[in-house]
Amino acid sequence: MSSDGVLHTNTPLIESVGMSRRLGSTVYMKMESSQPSGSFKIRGVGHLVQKLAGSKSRGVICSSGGNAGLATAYAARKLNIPAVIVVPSSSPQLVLDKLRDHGATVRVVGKVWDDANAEALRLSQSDNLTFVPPFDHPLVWKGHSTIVHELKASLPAKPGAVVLSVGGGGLFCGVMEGLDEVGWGDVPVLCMETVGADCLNAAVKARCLVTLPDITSEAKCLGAKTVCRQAFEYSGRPNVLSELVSDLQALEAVELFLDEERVLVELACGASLAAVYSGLIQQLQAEGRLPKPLAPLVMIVCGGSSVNLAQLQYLRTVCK
Ligand code: PLV
Repeated sequence: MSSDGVLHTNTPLIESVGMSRRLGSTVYMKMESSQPSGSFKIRGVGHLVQKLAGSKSRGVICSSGGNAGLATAYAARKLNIPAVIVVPSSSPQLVLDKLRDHGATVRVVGKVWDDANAEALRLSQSDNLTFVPPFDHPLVWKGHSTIVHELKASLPAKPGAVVLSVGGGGLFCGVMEGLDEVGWGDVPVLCMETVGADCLNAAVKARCLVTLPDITSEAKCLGAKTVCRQAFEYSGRPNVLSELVSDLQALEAVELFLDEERVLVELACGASLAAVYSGLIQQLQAEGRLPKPLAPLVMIVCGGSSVNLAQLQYLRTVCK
C-alpha cells in the first residue's frame, strides 16, 4: 500500500521500440502488468474495496476469471479482512495457488465466469459479505480511470489512440471516463477481444446487449458472456472501434512481447498486443478508420497472472 493509502501503483509508461517500428509511429506501453496483483484490476477493485468494505467489513467476495480475484485477495490482505474468491473451473490451477498464497478462500463453481458470479452473489447475501463485482460498478470504473490521469501527467500531448482489452467492459468504461475527465474524449479507443469471448463486438454488431451462448476462447479472463451496459453505451461513440483477433494471434502476440519486451502477460492482454503485432492497426489505417500518421499510441498492457511457461506451452497446443 502506498503512503497515501492507495492500493495500486503508478505504473511505468515505456516506449516500445519494436512496436513503434512495426507501426511506423511511436507506441507507449502502460505497464499494468507491474501492478502488485499482476494486472490493472487492483485500480478499480482496490478503490471499491476501500470505499465499500473498509476494515470493519466481515469480508469480501468476488467472482472472477482470476485477476479481479487476485486484486480482491491482495486488497483484503492489505486491509486485514477475509476474502472469498469464486472462480469457474476454466481458471488454471496456478491461479488457485496464487489466490491461496494471498490467504483467500477459493471456491470453484461452474464452467465460466457467469456461473461463478451467480454463486458469489448468492454467498454475499447468505454470508453477509461485501460483493466485489469484477467490472460492472462505477467505483471500479473510477479506480480504472486513474490510468488516464497518469497518462495525462506523463504525455506531452493527446495520444493518437488507446488500445485496450475488453472482458466485461470495466477497463473500457474506466478509460472512457478518464478520457472525458482530462479533455481527451475524442481520442480513438480500440477495443480488442478474442473470437469466442467477444461479447462487446457481438453487441456492437447487433446494436443491443447480447449474451453469448458459451465462451469458446482460451482467453478465459475476457470470458464474460454479456458486456456491461455502460460499456455498450460507450461503444456507440464515433471514436470507439471494436475488433477481434483469434486466440492464436493473441498467443503469438504474447510470445513476441515476451521475446521483445521480456514481460510475460496473459492471452487476455495478448488480444491488445495483437492489434499491433498482427498488423490490424495498420489495416484500420489503410481503411481510413484510424488516422495515418498516428500521434503516439498508448497500448494498455493489462497484464494478468494466469500464465507461466507451462501454461504458455499448453496454450500452444490448444490455440487456433
Ligand atoms: N478479467 C476479469 C473478468 O473475467 C477477472 O475476473 O479477472 N485483461 C485482463 C488480464 C483481465 O483479467 C481482464 C478481466 C480484462 C483484461 C478485461 O477487463 P474487463 O472485464 O474490465 O473488460 C471474466
